[in-house]
Amino acid sequence: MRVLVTGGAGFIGSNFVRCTLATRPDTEVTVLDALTYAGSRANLAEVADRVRFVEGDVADASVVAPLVAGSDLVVHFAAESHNDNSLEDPSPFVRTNLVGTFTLLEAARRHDVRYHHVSTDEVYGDLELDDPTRFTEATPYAPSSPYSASKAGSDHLVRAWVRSFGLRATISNCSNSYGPRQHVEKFIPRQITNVIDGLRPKLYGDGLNVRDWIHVDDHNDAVWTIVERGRVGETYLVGADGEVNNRDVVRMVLELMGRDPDDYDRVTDRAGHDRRYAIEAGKLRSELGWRPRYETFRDGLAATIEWYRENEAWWRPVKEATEARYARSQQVLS
Ligand code: NAD
Ligand code: TDX
Repeated sequence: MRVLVTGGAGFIGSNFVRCTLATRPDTEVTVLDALTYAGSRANLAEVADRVRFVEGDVADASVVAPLVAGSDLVVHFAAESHNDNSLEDPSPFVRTNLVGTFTLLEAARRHDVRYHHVSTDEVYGDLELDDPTRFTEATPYAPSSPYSASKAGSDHLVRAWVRSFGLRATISNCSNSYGPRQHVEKFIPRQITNVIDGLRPKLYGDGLNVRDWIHVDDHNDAVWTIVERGRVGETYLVGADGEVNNRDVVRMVLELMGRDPDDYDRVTDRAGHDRRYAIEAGKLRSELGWRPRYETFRDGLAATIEWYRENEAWWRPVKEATEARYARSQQVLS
């Protein structure tokens, strides 16, 4: 099996490559990645001799077409992925997430290659804190940010290519992922590395926004489950019943790191900040028999803290600039 992994030098993609080589050792992996600020060859260092790496843009048809033609499967992770960045400048989100997906879809249909599209629960908008329901595959799309709108648009392209051209595609919409090698701009790594640096964690707004956390290895295991056993043309929601509000996450990080759980700052809220995400993953569980391996968020978080403690050389070079950028737009409220 020859697999083309786009965005394989980023957080989830590089963990996917590692998981693939460990669990499916006969797979030939090619990574296509533009090495933006979010991607790094170092993320694949331990498996470099087993991966063919191509530096290039998913929106460049001349790069994409031959790589897709030489593959049995495309797993598309490449994206601009950070909501805060999409509020500062949406343009790369439109180009990479929409034009990039379009470019891959055209190549996949021309060469009749199986395609899996990695997407997010954010395409469904948000839920109220007291809403008893959760997102399902039938929830209407209602994205809030330029990031989630561009991901929603890319999902619609995939669905249209399935229906109009018979593309053999599946889609996964997963909840917030955490684990090793996540960029320090994201919530959990930002707070862990702040604590290591003696800075106070930064909580947006009232801190009551809820995210539904899943360990990156469980996310990637679900992607393989869908690729191997999912029905072509279908969408599967991926989640691990990990709803926690941001304030409780920050308090847990502080406590696991031996600090006072109240030692955090509240800062300016994110514009348009989605209140709550929650995934009902019953279809994936009952139809495909998938189960998450990380039993509790607390265990996964403790392991992730350990990884950032042991791999300071990985995040140190970008930490200061990331905090400096945040400091320009975020004021401490209390
Ligand atoms: P990331 O930002 O860590 O990595 C993205 C990777 O894509 C980087 O290696 C980057 O260099 C590459 N890339 C960006 N633009 C590119 C382009 N034009 N051409 C080629 N490569 C390009 O993102 P992530 O958190 O690993 O997310 C991966 C995918 O999973 C995204 O599609 C995202 O929408 C989706 N997703 C993420 C989460 C999450 O919590 N992080 C949850 C659900 C879905
Ligand atoms: O410093 C922070 N303080 C804070 O309170 C940061 C960076 C974030 N937050 C809040 C905002 C969110 O409510 O924490 C929550 C998580 O924030 P992010 O890590 O930026 O994730 P989110 O916006 O929820 O989106 C993530 O999950 C879905 C990924 O970045 C997306 O790529 C994915 O699609």
